[in-house]
Amino acid sequence: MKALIIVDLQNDFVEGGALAVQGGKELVPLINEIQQRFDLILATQDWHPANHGSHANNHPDASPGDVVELAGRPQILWPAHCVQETRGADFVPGLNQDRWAAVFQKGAVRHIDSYSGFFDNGKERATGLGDYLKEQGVTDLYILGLATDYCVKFTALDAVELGFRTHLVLDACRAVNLQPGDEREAVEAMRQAGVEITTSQELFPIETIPLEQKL
Ligand code: VGL
Ligand code: ZN
Repeated sequence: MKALIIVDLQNDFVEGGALAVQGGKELVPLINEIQQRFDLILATQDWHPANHGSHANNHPDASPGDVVELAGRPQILWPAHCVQETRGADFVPGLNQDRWAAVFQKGAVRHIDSYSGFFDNGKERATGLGDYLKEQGVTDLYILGLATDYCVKFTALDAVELGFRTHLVLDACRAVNLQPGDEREAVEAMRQAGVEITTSQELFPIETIPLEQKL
């Protein structure tokens, strides 16, 4: 049994958002095509309270990109993003949500960030995604979305650790690239951990490749 996980396809992570990832918006039609190849589709949603400790504005004299200590762990500070019940936290318009079985939210606890869709960064709490997938009999996970070097990466690494055959759909992901090369390093880390790096092409039988992919 295979399942698709769409990671953090939210307004704040695409063009015009608070933590915009270049090329994020253009993924929407591709991801909608890919969804048609799956019977079980889940999404993750970054879901921070306004006072979240990963937001630079909640630390006096700090700026985005600084690293601070948050409850004993190093934490990169980000511009305030994906604040609960705001437009920035909503899924990108046009993304088909009709067949999603569930949405798993993360990052709601002020003192700890949560890049992975499975656990917070300290593995203090599980989101429920892992148990859900096991209950559904899922063996193969296909992961895509935003951002390759943060939430996609840590979701994929945890998926491998939980024993899922894990596939990264690389052309349906985009990276933050705080440093040039972060995307390449993230993909290499996933590969080394046992993630199979694949592309959307391999998910489509040849005759159903969407026209825009052929051109
Ligand atoms: C993410 C930074 C902060 C992500 C979420 O979705 O990759 N990155 N929060
Ligand atoms: Zn976040």
